[in-house]
Amino acid sequence: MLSEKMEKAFNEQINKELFSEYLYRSMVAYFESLSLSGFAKYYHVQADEEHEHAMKIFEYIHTRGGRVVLEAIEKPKTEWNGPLDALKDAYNHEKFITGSIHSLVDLAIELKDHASNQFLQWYVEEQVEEEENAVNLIDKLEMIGESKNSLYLFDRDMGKRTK
Ligand code: OFO
Repeated sequence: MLSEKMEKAFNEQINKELFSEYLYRSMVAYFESLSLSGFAKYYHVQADEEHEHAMKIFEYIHTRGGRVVLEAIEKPKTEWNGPLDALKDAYNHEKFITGSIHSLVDLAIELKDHASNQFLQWYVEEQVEEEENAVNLIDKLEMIGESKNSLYLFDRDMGKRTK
């Protein structure tokens, strides 16, 4: 059985993961408005992944005899100052999520909830990957600079993401 404290913290994390989905869907709409359909595809896949992150916790709470309580999802940003600005926002958001996952691990350790600690290790690893991916995209886009040709090719590569 989940403790009340752990249950509340997991419910908050569901909300954060659903906000991540929402933020990335908002980026999809933004990139579509710039005709960067490859970027849009990339963030659609990312948003789907965030949905899975939320649902994994949703199921875990039930497995541990807890109760899922959904709260309102905050409105995401809708405009950015260009693709690089959006990518930097994505990276900052992932750093925020990493901090949140680490706080959950700290709480699980404090409460001696070994099962939750174990469950959360998947998210700890996932966040390493999420941050690495976000930084790589920023590095590449900074390398491209003002080159329209390179941006076109980069967009085409971004569109190849399937998972
Ligand atoms: Fe769920 O990892 Fe991104 O936010």
